[in-house]
Amino acid sequence: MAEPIAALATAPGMGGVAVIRLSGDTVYAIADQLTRLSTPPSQRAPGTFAYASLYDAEGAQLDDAILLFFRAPHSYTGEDTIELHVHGGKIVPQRVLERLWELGARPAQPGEFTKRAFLNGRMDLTQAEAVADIIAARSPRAERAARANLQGRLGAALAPLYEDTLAHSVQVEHLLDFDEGELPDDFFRDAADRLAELAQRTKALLSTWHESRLMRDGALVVIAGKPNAGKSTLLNLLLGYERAIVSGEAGTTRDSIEETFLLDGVPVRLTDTAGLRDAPGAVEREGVARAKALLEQADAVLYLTAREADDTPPEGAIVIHTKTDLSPAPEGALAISAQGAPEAARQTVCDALRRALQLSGNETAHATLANERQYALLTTADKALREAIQAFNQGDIGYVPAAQQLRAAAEALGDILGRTYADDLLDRVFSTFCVGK
Ligand SMILES: Nc1nc2c(ncn2[C@@H]2O[C@H](COP(=O)(O)OP(=O)(O)OP(=O)(O)O)[C@@H](O)[C@H]2O)c(=O)[nH]1
Ligand SMILES: [Mg+2]
Repeated sequence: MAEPIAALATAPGMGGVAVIRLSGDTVYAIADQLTRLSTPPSQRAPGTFAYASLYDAEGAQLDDAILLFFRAPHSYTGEDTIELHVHGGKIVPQRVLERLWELGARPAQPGEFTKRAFLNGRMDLTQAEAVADIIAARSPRAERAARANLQGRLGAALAPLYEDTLAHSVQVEHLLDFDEGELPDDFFRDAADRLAELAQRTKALLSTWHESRLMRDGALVVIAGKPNAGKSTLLNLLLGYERAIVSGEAGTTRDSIEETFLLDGVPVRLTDTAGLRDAPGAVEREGVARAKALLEQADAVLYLTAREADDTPPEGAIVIHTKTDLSPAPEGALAISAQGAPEAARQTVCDALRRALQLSGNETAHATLANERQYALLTTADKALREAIQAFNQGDIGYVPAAQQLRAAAEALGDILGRTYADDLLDRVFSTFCVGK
C-alpha cells in the first residue's frame, strides 16, 4: 500500500505556474473530490490532461488548474500519479496543498518521489542519485555527466561488474563444499586471472573520481605572492571583471577575496590574498595570516613573482613570473604580462591550472563516478578483489580468505547499485534531495 503523498515540485516563491505532485494508491479518489468534472479524474485515460477548477470542502473555488494523469506503473514513481499545475506564488499552492492534506494525502519527505521510483524498480540507486545531481549541477558539463548517469551510464558499467563478481563468488562458495584437494591444479591461477580482469575494471572506474569530485565540489585555487606581484590584476583578468582593487601601493589587498569561475566545467574558487610580507599594520598582518592558512587548503597555488629579492615560493606552488613587459622572466619559466598581453596571460594560467588539477579538458563518453558514497564502496570492492587475488595466488590455503573477500566485493558493488540495501542507506541517499523530487 503506497500512502498518497504530495509536495510542491517547483521552487517556492513568485512564478507563473506551480507544479504539485501527488502520488500513491488513492490519488484518483482524492482528485475526484478536489474537482467537479463531469468526467471525473478516475474515469480519465492515462497520458491525458484536464482543465479543472479545484474546490475546498465548502465548495468554494481554490484555483483553476491543469491536471496531468499518470497510471501505475507508467509514472515517475511507478505509482498512480497526478500532477496539478496551479497558479504560482505564496498563497495558491499552499491552499491547494492544505486541501490535499484534508483529503488524506501527507507531505512528501525530501526525495520521497525518487525513493519510491527506486523501490518500485523504475531506476537503480545510481540513477536516483543522478536526479539530485542534475538539480545540483554547477556547470553544463556536470549536468551532462549527471544526465548520462540518469540514463544509466554508470549503472550499465557497474551492473556487469557486480554480476560477474557475484557469479565468481557463488562458484567459489559452491566449491568450498568440496574437499580442496579435489580442485584441478590450475584452478587457483585461473581464478586469480579472472579476478584480475575485474580489478582492472574497478580501477578504471575509480580513476574517474578525481575529475568528477572537482566538478562536484569545485577546486580551491589560491593566488599568492609578495605585495604588488600582480595578484589582484590576475584575479580580475580570470574573472573578466574588476572584482578586486588594483593599485601600485604595496599591501592593497588585505582580506582574501574569493570568486568562482568555470574551467572546463570545474567550478574554480579563485582566491586573491594579501601580499606575503612582514606587514606593518595589524589588519594586513591578519590578512597575511589568512593567506598562509589558505595555502594549506588549496588544491593549487598560483605563486606570482615580479622577481624581487628574497622571493621564495611555497613548495608545490605553480610559479608564474608577472609583468614581463617591464623586465624579462628567466628562460623557460611560466611568464605573463597581464597588462601587455592579457589574453595570452589568461591562456598560460588556465593551461597551468589544467595541468596542476589534472583536468583532462575533454568530456568522456565512459562511465564516471558521481559521489563519495559510490567512490567509497568501489574502493572497498577494489581492495577486496585485490586481496582475493593475492589469496588465490597462495593456492589451497588461500581459498577460504579469497571466498570471504569475493563476497565482500560483490556486496559492495551491489550496494552501489542498490541491489541490496538497508533502510538507513536509503535515508542517507534521499535525505539530501529537495522536497518534491
Ligand atoms: N606593467 C605592468 N604592471 C602590472 C602588471 N600587472 C599588474 N601590474 C601593476 O602592478 C601593480 C600592483 O598590482 P596588483 O594586482 O594590485 O598587485 P597585488 O599582488 O594584488 O598587490 P597587493 O594586493 O598589494 O598584494 C598595479 O599598479 C598594477 O597595475 C603587468 O602585467 N604589467
Ligand atoms: Mg592585491
